[in-house]
Order: sequence, then C-alpha cells, then structure tokens
Amino acid sequence: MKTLKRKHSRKDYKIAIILSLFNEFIGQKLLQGALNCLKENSIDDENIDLVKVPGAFEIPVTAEKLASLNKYDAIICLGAVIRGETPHFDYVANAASSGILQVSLKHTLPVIFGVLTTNTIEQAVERAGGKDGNKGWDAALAALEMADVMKKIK
Ligand code: INI
Repeated sequence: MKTLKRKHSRKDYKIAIILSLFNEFIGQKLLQGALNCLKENSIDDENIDLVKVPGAFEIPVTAEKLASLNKYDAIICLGAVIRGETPHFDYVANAASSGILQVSLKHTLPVIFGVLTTNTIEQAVERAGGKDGNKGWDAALAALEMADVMKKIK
C-alpha cells in the first residue's frame, strides 16, 4: 500500500471565502474564525479574497463563478441557515448544500460547506465561537487539508 504523502508548502495557496450576510452576526463570527485559522496556518492576507452575498441560497452560483476563474486552491462557504416556522429553511439549506457539492465535483476543487444549519439561534451561536467551537475555523482547516490532498493526488 502506498499512502500519498508529498508535502507541499501552503504559502502560495489562494483561498476564496464566500460569506452569506443573512444572520450576519453569526456569519461575522464564522468569518473571524476562518481568518484566524488561515492566519495561524501562514496564509498571506493578500491570497485571501472575500465575497459577500445576500443569503446562503446565493452561495452556489457565486462559488461556480469563482471556481471558473481557476485561480483558487479552495473556496470556503460561510453562513447560517436557521430553522423558522416555514419550509423555507429546507429549501435554502438543501439548495446551498447540494449546490456547493455540485460546484466542488464539477471543478474537482475543495468547496467547503461552512454553512451552519441549526434549529435555533442559540445552536448557531454555540457553533460560531461558543461552547461548540467555531465552525468557520473548522471550515478553513478543512479547506487547507483538502487543498493539500488535491496537490498530493497529482
Ligand atoms: N438565507 C440564509 O442564509 N439563512 C437563512 O436562515 C435564511 N432564511 O431563513 O430565510 C436565508 N434566506 C435567504 C435566502 O438565502 C436568499 O437570500 C433569498 O431567498 C433570496 O434568493
């Protein structure tokens, strides 16, 4: 068995972040977590592009456009879809998750699902720098790890 282990420098990784502004107070915390993670992993600020969109529903088309530029090693999608009284939650959450997956597979590019889907605002707060950690940080780490994986399999 051969485990692919080639070591690549992350110094020149180019990362795009898409931030949904719906439930922005949560999104900003996820963004801060993601940026902290990228900084801790020596990603240069100049190599990070941030695109803000109105809601999670608009993430996939934005990811598609960014992926088409062929310049990023990973795209991190951040946002919060919080369940309300209507089925809107399911439409938005499903569209965001399946749309992100489609872009990722189409471009063979890590497009990371850092979108919280929770029943309550409290659950979202707990996952955005609260007692359950910061899923923005986790999403950024997944982006770097998957960018490494993509380079190893070349
Ligand atoms: N967008 C979100 O990112 N989170 C939500 O919780 C949400 N809710 O609950 O409605 C939401 N809706 C907006 C949606 O993403 C689109 O921006 C809108 O439908 C316009 O296309």
